[in-house]
Amino acid sequence: MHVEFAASDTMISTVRMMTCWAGLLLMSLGVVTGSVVVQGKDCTEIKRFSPYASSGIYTIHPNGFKNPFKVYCEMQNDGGWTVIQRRSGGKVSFNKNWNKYKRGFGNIRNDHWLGLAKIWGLTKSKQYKSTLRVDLWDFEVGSVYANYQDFRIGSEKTAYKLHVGKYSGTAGDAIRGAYAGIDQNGYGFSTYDRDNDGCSPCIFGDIAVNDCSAEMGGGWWFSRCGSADLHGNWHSKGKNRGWASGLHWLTWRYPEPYSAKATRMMVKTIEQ
Ligand SMILES: [Ca+2]
Repeated sequence: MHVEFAASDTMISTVRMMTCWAGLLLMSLGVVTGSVVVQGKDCTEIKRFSPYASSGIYTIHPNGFKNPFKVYCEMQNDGGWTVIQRRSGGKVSFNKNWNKYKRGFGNIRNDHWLGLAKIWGLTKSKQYKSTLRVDLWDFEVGSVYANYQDFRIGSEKTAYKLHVGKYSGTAGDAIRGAYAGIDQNGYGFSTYDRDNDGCSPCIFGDIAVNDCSAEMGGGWWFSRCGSADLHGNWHSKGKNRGWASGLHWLTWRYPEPYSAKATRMMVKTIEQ
């Protein structure tokens, strides 16, 4: 019996090694498109083919999208996640216009926004659905998260309209809002030069707001402004409470606006 167990252990480790080598081979070969080596349609596929792949920068080519592009992949136990947003400090300003939010900005290894056109490319296929995960870090304790099933955005013609399905997590559903009437689900994206926020104006107490992007900061799927906006100004520890513009997820820390220390948004695909 002992020998049999030993043999089966050896077999398992041999299979594991072969899977690993096959994965590494696939990663190193990839698919050559022009002069670019494409490693998968997204990070989820790369991790599926290469279970031991580590987090880092990869070149992906989503189905139906014109050109391949580079992304940062978070390779976790529950799959490969394509990072679409990361913030950890004030070096990269998120006060950008429509064109910058469309194309993306920052450095994908650090703080960045991947770009609405690429996020549309990642989520538009009907062959699979995408899960969005939002991670938020505070300055005191640790982190919380929000998961949304069936995340996708529309094309530029729809102003990259946001769609999220069922929520789960520990941060609260700030996209649907801390109170009724500010649901960002189904809303187009707004920047300071492109207004789809539903305010013309919105009245909050004795304040009239015409432009949520100017009020809350950065570009987002504002809906009568709303409770989620991770693209306002970054604030350091001790100076991160009470600002109108910050990294806000107001179902998490409310009513006094609390600006997060760091944020990350990433997407995983699930075959249909
Ligand atoms: Ca407006």
